[in-house]
Amino acid sequence: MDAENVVVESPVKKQRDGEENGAKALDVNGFGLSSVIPGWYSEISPMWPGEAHSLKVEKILFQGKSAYQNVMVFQSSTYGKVLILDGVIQLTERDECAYQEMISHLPLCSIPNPKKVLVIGGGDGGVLREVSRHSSVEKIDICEIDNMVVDVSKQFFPDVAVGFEDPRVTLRIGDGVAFLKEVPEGTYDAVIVDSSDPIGPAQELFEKPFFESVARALRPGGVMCTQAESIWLHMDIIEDIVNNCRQIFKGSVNYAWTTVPTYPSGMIGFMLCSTAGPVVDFKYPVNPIDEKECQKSVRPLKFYNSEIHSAAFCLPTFAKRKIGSKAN
Ligand code: SPD
Repeated sequence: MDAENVVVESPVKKQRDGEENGAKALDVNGFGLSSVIPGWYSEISPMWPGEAHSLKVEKILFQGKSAYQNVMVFQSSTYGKVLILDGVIQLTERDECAYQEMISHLPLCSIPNPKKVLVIGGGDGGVLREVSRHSSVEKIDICEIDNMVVDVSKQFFPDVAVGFEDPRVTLRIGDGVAFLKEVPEGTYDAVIVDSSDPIGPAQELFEKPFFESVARALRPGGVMCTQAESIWLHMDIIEDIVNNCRQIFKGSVNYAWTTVPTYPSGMIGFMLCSTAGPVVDFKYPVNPIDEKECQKSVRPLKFYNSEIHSAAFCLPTFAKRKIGSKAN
């Protein structure tokens, strides 16, 4: 399939606030393929109005429509293969390491001996790949809503989906919100929420009842790490998350961030929270990854190390004013 010759029938069209701000004119097919710059993908969303990051498309490798969203994979000129859900970049082969390593190791290196880990979302398998690096972990459950994301990742991103091959992993296809309600209290040492943005299927994963279920599923002093958007674009969303988490998690509540060149504004944040119990100081990893050992592995770490762990909690002044006063 060439990038210039893409015809999509019956596109999924969701009602999104602010769509009229130019989004319709550019995103003609719901996948983000630009009608203005033929052969390019442009990421347009009311969540980042007035801007669009674009990648040159070499070849469309997959386009499909699941029960939940549009799914596309293309070969880009400069970032390797790219996974898109509902027109929004989820990962590129070139920079996925920054997100997957940070969302996994920030929480798991902050507590001694994590044994049971739950991943909500994360259907590409990248977080599983990272969690598997921790030898203390005995059980890794994952609940992903969309089977197509798992299948497409296994087919096009084997170096990411390799996470599914670990024998400690149990995959459930279903709604993470419903799954968590059934989890017995205090089951997990860590819950990692690897979601897409809070429009579409992931919306509930940013709401208070979901965080209450996460806190219930964690043991005392257990930790949650959830993707928490951009300080440049989404301060209102971040403030809401911080306010909710402050009320629900009675231990630590901290915001960290990392660079990801292909995410909107070039960065993404993480909300890290712990439940009441043994104190967790997220800024100073008590369970560091053995970096020398890791560099000997088939897939060495590319991004995470203990220095970048602590640095991730340093916020620019404007963000510190808004978040820093509420988080600790
Ligand atoms: N703006 C897009 C944020 C996507 C976060 N989730 C990515 C999934 C990678 N495992």
